[in-house]
Amino acid sequence: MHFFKSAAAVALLTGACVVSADTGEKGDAPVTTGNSDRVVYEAIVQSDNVKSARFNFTGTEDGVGILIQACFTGISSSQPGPYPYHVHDFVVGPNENCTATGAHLDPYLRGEVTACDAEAPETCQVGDLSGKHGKAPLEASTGTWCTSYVDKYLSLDSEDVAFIGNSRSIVVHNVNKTRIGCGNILLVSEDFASPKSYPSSNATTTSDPPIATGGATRVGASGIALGAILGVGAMLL
Ligand SMILES: *[C@@H]1O[C@H](CO)[C@@H](O)[C@H](O)[C@H]1NC(C)=O
Ligand SMILES: *[C@@H]1O[C@H](CO)[C@@H](O)[C@H](O)[C@H]1NC(C)=O
Ligand SMILES: *[C@@H]1O[C@H](CO)[C@@H](O)[C@H](O)[C@H]1NC(C)=O
Ligand SMILES: *[C@@H]1O[C@H](CO)[C@@H](O)[C@H](O)[C@H]1NC(C)=O
Ligand SMILES: [Cu+2]
Repeated sequence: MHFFKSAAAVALLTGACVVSADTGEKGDAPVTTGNSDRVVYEAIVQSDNVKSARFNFTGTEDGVGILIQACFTGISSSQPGPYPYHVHDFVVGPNENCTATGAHLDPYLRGEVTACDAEAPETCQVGDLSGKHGKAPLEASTGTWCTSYVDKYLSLDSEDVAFIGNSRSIVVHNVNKTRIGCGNILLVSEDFASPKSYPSSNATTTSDPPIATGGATRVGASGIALGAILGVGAMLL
């Protein structure tokens, strides 16, 4: 305990990569920046055991970290909670195979032998959302439970190892870690004109920023996802 605490303290004081038992082989996760609040990703989890778990991921006003909004509804009473949930490495496999999503997003190679310490979130696996921000409580089973927070270590930048797009997914577990539902993280809206996420060119003018068409094109390309989103929206209403 003492060792872990002091290692975390050193990390805070120096801001350097401190390699120890409770942080990644590659050091602590850095705070991410440049995350546009006009970029939106979503994930929808629906399975035999999860009526609906829906996640929004957007950037923030100052670009630091990403804002996550999530609502869980109707987790089967046969599945004991509280419910951990994470960003996993890969997309859902055929026939809603959650095993195919692999492990938690963990670019700093921290592993999960030591549980995440929410007091030192930079030392946690980047994808360990419930470790850093709390598990979904039993309320997610008896009714609807929503949460909202900024995670400072996930990124909307495709070049960043902590990027949530690019074939990542969300997996919801029961208290015994069994995977009870999963869904892919999909881009639903992208601000192509944002100087935060896209380096401005040296062109003098751009007459028609392709914001609307860009978003529409992406959504159109995954019509099934849009259908699912609308479907869940209707269900929640
Ligand atoms: C996701 O974002 C949309 C659009 O901003 C919003 O209407 C919806 O309520 C959000 N969903 C959750 C689960 O927060
Ligand atoms: C699910 O995916 C895993 C990993 O890709 C695979 O080993 C397993 O056979 C799949 N299960 C089913 C039922 O297809
Ligand atoms: C899951 O955990 C509960 C509570 O700890 C236990 O009673 C139950 O037997 C476990 N179920 C499985 C399938 O491991
Ligand atoms: C625009 O940028 C390109 C690539 O960086 C450079 O080669 C070119 O000279 C620049 N043009 C002007 C007008 O600055
Ligand atoms: Cu998980």
